[in-house]
Amino acid sequence: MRYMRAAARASTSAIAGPGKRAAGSQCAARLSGAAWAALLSLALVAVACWLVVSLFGREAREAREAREAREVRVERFALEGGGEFVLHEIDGLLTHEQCDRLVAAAELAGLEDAETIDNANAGAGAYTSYNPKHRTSRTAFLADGALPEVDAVARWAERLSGLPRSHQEPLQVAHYTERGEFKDHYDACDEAEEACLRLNRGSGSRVSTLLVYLNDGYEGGETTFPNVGVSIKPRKGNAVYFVGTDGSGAILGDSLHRGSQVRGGEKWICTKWTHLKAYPTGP
Ligand SMILES: O=C(O)CCC(=O)C(=O)O
Repeated sequence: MRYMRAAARASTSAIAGPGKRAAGSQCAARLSGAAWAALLSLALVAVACWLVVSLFGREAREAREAREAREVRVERFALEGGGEFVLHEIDGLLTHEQCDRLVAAAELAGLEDAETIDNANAGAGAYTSYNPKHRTSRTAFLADGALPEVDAVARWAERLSGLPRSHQEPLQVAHYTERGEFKDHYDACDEAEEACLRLNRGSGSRVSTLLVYLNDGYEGGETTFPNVGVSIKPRKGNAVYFVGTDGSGAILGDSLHRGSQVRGGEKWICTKWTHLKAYPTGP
């Protein structure tokens, strides 16, 4: 910095000295070389600073995210037949920026009416259908690797479930507008039903659900578990994780839940389901 200022001053006095043109122009050439060198070293210092700041900044941000996401509240509920139903609430699983990027990616991918299991038409080859009396939202699926945020959620699901990524469905992003809801349901699907057998694609039942709230500030829209009396208020970036089946794959009654009606505003979530066995992705 001091070098730069000295060079600038010298260069100004060379231009200002009318009686010393020849000497002055030589000096200007020499000094402009020095000024270039100064500028170059300044640019190098600036690049180095930028690298250090961005590297340390990213590390600090990641450390903060990991620290925040470690705030996990776990609630355990004794099951009638023994064992327990476990519900985790995880603060700050995603940052607000990550949530925004997932919403933007879903919008770009295009959202479609969310369907639910349709046993009535399973024989005719339609295993799901849009049933607005039960579920009113629009969804998009984001494949693994589509965005770093998609992988971040997948990693959390692996960590929480202890099952590999090959057992996961692609990430689903869902959007509810006012009065949108998803009435009481289980995420696990009883394979005694033809539709479930087809939908599970040979991967067994869904064993766990990781749901992340991608925005907040709307009215209603809580995720409610009526059998255990818990209602979770959505907070942007926070998540809910629970296991919906026992060791034998039987559905746990306590995992019954709903996305309560959005009474004002709009709600965005993403959901990662993990199956008992590898889940074949693709058409
Ligand atoms: O919207 C919610 O809070 C719950 C969503 C849900 O239950 C689901 O997508 O399976």
